[in-house]
Amino acid sequence: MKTDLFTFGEVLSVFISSDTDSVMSAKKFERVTAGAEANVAVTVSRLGLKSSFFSRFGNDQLGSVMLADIQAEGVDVSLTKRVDSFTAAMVRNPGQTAPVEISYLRKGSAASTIEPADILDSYLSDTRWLHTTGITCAISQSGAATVKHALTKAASLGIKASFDLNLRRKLWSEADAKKTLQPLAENIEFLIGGEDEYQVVFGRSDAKKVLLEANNRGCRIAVMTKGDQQMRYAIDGEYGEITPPKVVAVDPVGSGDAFTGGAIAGLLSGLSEFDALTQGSICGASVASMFGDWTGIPTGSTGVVNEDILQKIRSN
Ligand code: KDG
Repeated sequence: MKTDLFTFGEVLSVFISSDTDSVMSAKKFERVTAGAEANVAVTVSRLGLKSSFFSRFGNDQLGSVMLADIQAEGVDVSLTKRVDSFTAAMVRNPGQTAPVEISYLRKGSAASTIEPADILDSYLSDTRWLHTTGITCAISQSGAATVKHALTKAASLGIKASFDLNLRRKLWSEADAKKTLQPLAENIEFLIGGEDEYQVVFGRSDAKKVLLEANNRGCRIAVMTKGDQQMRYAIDGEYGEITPPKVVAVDPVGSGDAFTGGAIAGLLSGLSEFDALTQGSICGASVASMFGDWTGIPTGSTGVVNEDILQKIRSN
């Protein structure tokens, strides 16, 4: 049976300081599993659709525990590989009294060895949707080649795809990001980026102009997110804005992925583009209102958020 979503990328064990809001002074850390693509896979799964996630994990404890975490969310991880390297991690503060500051332990990681041959044609022909991000392009040249290969193959098979620009300045320079990401941000069903990411990749951030330009480049649904502020979109040359529900923001990390997953699930379930993006913004707001990348991801069925959860978030 076809999966609804196939995605691949790096997962990270995120160690969050729990006794102080600074990694420098903390003695205690909580560990959670995260990673942009895995976050999207979990969102789609929580909303009742079938998602499949590929990565290369190290033969280590973090690899084992993260695979178990993702699998416990109902995501199919049967395609993943274990390789002779380490599984990546990130260290951060919770960001409650100070801005979130992150450090990566990922250069040369297991996932950075992902290569085009990992993505068999059958992974794409067996899914309804492919999701990829700029993070996989940033972790290694073979990662970037794999994203290009998967997007090209999906297009040739008529499989819809989404691409999140997801610029990570700690991983590469803006110039390198632009060179790699700009050619990939073409002929994609659903393109997602923040204001600063469009600025780097397209050289401008005027929402209406840049989103319509993305439509002209063959990105049918182009979205510009801006945290909890208005989300701008252009669909087939029509520009619009959506105001996300207001929530008390506890931890915005991961909310962009919940937006993307919620929107993809909505599109796959047959919601209109506007309703799917609105659903995405509700998922994003819910994640921002709770601590951790996955805690606030709503549940649903057949790709649609449960009505009681919708009402709760809207009445906040
Ligand atoms: O979007 C949330 C992600 O940024 C986080 O889970 C970690 O994927 C991550 C990354 O590479 O920064």
